[in-house]
Amino acid sequence: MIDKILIANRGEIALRILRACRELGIKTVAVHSEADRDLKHVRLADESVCIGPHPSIESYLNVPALISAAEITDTVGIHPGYGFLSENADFAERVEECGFIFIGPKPDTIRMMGDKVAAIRAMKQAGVPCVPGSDGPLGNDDETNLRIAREIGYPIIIKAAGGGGGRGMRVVHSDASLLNSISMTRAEAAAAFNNDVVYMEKFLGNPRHVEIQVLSDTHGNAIHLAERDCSMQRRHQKVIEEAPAPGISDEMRKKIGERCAQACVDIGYRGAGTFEFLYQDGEFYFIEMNTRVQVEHPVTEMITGVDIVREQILIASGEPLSYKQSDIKINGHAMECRLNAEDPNNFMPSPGTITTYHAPGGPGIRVDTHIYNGYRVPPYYDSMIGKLIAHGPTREIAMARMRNALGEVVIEGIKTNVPLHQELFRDAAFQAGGTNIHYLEKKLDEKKQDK
Ligand code: MV4
Repeated sequence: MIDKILIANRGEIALRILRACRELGIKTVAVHSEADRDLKHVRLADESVCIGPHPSIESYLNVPALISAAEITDTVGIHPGYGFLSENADFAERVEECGFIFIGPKPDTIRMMGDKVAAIRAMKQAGVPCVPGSDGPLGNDDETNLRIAREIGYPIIIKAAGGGGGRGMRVVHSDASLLNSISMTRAEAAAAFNNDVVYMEKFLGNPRHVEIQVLSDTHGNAIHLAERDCSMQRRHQKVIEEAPAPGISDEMRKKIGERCAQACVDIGYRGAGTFEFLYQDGEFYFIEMNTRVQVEHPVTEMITGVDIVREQILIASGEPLSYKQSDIKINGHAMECRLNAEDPNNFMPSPGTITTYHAPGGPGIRVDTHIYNGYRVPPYYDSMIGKLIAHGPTREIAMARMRNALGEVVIEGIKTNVPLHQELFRDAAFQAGGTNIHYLEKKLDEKKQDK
């Protein structure tokens, strides 16, 4: 068993990882920037190391500083959390070269999934349904590219192989703008990702974002933990997530989930992962795979009872999965609100000191946050300060519990998006379930028009 873990992250996920380590009797090393000395997990960790000044590039992204911290503390495993270096194949490789255990997939798997063309090719090969598209990189022959687009049928979308998460994409509606759009996307991709490879897919007009959580060990076992619906988003930032996804039948879940688990076995996947799909007109279309623990993992934990971070650590320690597929049963419904330090009207960040904090509670309520009375939210990092998770026997009860929790929570001294969440939990279409990826931005647009 890994007996000491360095947590290469900050905020709520660093605290979440620390808690999983504590349960397993694993010693913890917190690393932090100069601006993060007062983080809750730094105070709770067995040891802590300051790894650099506040800019992420000099601290949380500083590979030599992280490796040095691991060396001086006799660390065994390194957990990258989400964001920062979590999906950086070169970092994972460096960690392993230096003799530490990277708590995540093999570096080559991370590298493959970072190349969206390679990821789609591998998943198509493994029988995972993908969006109709170019099935590979676009070349420079104009006639061929026009032919591919006509065969797929407009509208199409050009995507950068090095992109993902909404960066480097362009929708094209006709031949007239195709070639120019390919050049533009290629140039932007070269500048942004140092990789000018682009590919083409049918553009889906009103999909939902539905993703499948998987766990895969080093003994050839893989299971799926059902799906999450993450369609409620603004500018590719998720706002509310839920599990299971409204309207997905047990039969559909079993079919797509087992395909994903089998794909993990086929490619020798190690650890926790997420298959991202667009879901439209009753069909799943794979778009990307995430090789990290995700922000929204708690909704899956609430409905399955599986501790995903614990399983990550056990898998990295070489242990077999604690569950078989037949052990996994969905219990009720869970929703998550991401709490951001931001102005709910214009989404501007709102860092500063939290003068008062009262946590909500009651049946089915979970709060994953590092904030406390007197904590100062620094201006240098992501504005997410925590997550409010509500679980209940039905979606309606989970929503009612979330409304209570949103009414109970008190965060003073900074602005938060709690009022936006309260508005969404009063929204009729959201309450009915199944709103698509454009719903929130359309609603916010309409609100702006009314003013
Ligand atoms: C798409 C799409 C429609 N059709 N691909 C955006 C994020 C990246 N992960 C993939 N994205 C999209 N790919 C095809 N073929 C629409 C989006 C998209 C989106 C996807 C998921 C969640 C939010 C989104 C917001 C805008 C566009």
